[in-house]
Amino acid sequence: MGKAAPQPDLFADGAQPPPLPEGVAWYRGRLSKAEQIGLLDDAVAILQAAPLFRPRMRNGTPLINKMTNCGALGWYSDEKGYRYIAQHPETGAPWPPIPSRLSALCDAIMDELGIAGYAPDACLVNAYGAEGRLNLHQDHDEVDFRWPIVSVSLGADALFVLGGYSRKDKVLPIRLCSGDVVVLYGKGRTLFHGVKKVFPGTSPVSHPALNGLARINFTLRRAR
Ligand code: MD3
Ligand code: FE
Repeated sequence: MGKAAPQPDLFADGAQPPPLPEGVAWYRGRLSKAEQIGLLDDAVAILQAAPLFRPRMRNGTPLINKMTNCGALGWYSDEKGYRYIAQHPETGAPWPPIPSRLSALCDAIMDELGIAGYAPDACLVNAYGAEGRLNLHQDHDEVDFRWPIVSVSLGADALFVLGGYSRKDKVLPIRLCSGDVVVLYGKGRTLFHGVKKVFPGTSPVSHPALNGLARINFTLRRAR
């Protein structure tokens, strides 16, 4: 399902990436500004069809970021716990489809990594306000961790942290920028990670999707 893939040698701007754990491929500046704007157009359509909501923890506390989903399944959490569901929790409508531009990007990268047969059925859309962040966690609500996760960052820069297999492991800070793509596959798939903060005002693109939001992140997954 996945062969070892090299970290790309160079970022798009020619800088050297830091050494990353096995199973993490970070493509700095993978998307042109025009491509970023295309995906932000797609985000507007998704938010129109599936309005942002705030998932809650089991004890009822809302998470800090708003989110929505596209694809057959969407991630959701409330007093009943974390799970994937096929309808928007508030409107009851099916999630809108994964935009073709996003599927095409995913297909191209899987091709480059030599991973065959990846058909994501879920895509989380994380919407960060100026104070947005995401506590250190593992993504473990999907059935088969052999399938990768593909992340696309849009809007303001974020301080992303990549840890180890234990919550206590030290973390590697990584600044994720608009147009960056990160693939987590193989051993990388179960690493702890989080977003410590976003840097409002640093987006290289302005777009209606970012009105009232600092950053949008898409993560493509295979939930089932
Ligand atoms: C490393 N999102 O939605 S994307 C998430 O920027 C999530 O919104 C963050 O973590 C965001 O679950 C980070 C990069 C990412 C996504 C999944 C990973 C890194 C990962 C899974 C394993 C290891
Ligand atoms: Fe995550």
